[in-house]
Amino acid sequence: MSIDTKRVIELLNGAEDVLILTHKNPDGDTLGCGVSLCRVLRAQGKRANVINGDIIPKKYDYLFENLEPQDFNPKFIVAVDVADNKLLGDKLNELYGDKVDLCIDHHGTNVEYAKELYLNANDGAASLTLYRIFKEMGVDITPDIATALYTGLSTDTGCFRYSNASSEAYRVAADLIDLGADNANINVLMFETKPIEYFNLLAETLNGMRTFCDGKVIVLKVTKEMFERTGATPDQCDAIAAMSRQVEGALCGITMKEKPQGGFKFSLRTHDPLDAAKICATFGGGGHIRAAGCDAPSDEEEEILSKMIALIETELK
Ligand SMILES: [Mn+2]
Repeated sequence: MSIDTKRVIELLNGAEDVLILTHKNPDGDTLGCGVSLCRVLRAQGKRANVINGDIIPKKYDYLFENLEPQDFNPKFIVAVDVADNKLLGDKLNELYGDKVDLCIDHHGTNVEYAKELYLNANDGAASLTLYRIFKEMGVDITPDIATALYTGLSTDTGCFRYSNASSEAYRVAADLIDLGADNANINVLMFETKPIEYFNLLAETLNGMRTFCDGKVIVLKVTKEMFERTGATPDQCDAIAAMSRQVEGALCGITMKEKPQGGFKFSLRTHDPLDAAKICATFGGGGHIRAAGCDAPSDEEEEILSKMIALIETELK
């Protein structure tokens, strides 16, 4: 159950010494929310930090300019775009997983781990949810806040190409551009520029592409050996997951990415009528209707893949 807008504003206005948590394997939305909220709170004269359990990829450096960490003991803990406290990663989950005072999210699969949850599952990005809260609060949206929110909104909607890019998402993006978000540069950084190692990894990955269900299911597998050979890092392979469903006739793309610590992360991208969140939920994961994920232990990934393909086959009957 979600609290209402009045309550979330009351909580944010009353909060002091705020620690903002973002999800592991960070993306533009969780970081855009974290950074924008941190800047808003600091502008109100409060102390606030935004942290992540993983190393934040270099391409997001521009978000963190002039946002040096502050020294304080957190009194109020907020999680943004984090559907499950497990997604904080082991370290942050252990420290704060059961102490989150407020979660602001847009995942219908949110497991309600926080003391209070502000959820809008219709929003294409948590950054859109947060933007509405800021407007309601009467916050002064500075260019760096607009930049962070635009980053979240554009990345979660695939640069406004996915079905979650609502007309409101476009309108809010227009507002954010007016408020100083440099959309062209952000789009180049988020969607075009990739290191050469990524292209080498992509070439190897596409070489191993498999098709199932008469080409309706596309499977891409990226192993640790492939990362080592090419020098690419796991975060650089996010764009590969989106590519899997671009094959003509494909209704589901499955990207199996081996994690540095072992085991695989499955990323699903679907077209109508397949529900990625529903498929992943069967295997202990979750997400959204068109994009979702789940984990598979080492040496079980092919078995889980077979089961997943069988399930998709049934869904398509
Ligand atoms: Mn998100």
